[in-house]
Amino acid sequence: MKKVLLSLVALVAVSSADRLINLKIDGMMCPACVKNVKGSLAEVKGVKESTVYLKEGKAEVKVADGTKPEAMCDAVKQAGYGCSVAK
Ligand SMILES: [Cu+2]
Repeated sequence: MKKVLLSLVALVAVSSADRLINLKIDGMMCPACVKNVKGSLAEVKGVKESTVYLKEGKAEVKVADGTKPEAMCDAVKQAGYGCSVAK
């Protein structure tokens, strides 16, 4: 039990190293698209939270340190939208 608690503490410590990744998303036309993009991002390992902007065609994704932006774009592309990692 003590070990479990310790590893939980470690997880919390790791999550404080979250990073914000900006993605450029192409092809979103309506709120349903936003939902699709958000859903596909949520399934990528390491993604914690995302905010998707329809009009701006972009997404801000909060991820665990070490998460590959390419993996996020792959997921978005699979959902049928264009995606590139913004610098
Ligand atoms: Cu749509």
